Amino acid sequence: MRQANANQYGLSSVVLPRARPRASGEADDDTDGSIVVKERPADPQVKPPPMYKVILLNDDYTPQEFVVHVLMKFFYMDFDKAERLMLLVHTTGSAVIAIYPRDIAETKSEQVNHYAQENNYPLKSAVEQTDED
Ligand code: TYC
Repeated sequence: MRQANANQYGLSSVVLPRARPRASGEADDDTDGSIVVKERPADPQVKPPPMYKVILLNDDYTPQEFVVHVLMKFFYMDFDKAERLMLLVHTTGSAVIAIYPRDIAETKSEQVNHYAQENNYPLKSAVEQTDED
């Protein structure tokens, strides 16, 4: 008999179709060769993927205007938000500027760091996993 593991697909139940075509007049129930896997709770080990923080670091040399420009260019912030975040980093040393799945967080951080280097500024960002519950 065919086996199905609903949770391997992240589902709580699954119904497999009958293995052979239904003959005309044959009953439309699950005694006809279709397989019903009974409902059960989803596997609690199936968690959403972890998220990652992009952290911007302060330094003494990158101009404030350049940091605001970077936040608007790569994180689509409006001027007021970008300026507020820049000043938060400037006064506290660092701040979380965005949270994304891992690949996107790493790409954004690399874009910021490469762009700063191209412009000869020491501005740096880093990626850190968010705390899991
Ligand atoms: N501290 C910098 C200055 O006074 C400005 C700055 C802000 C630099 C935020 C980096 O992530 C940064 N020019």
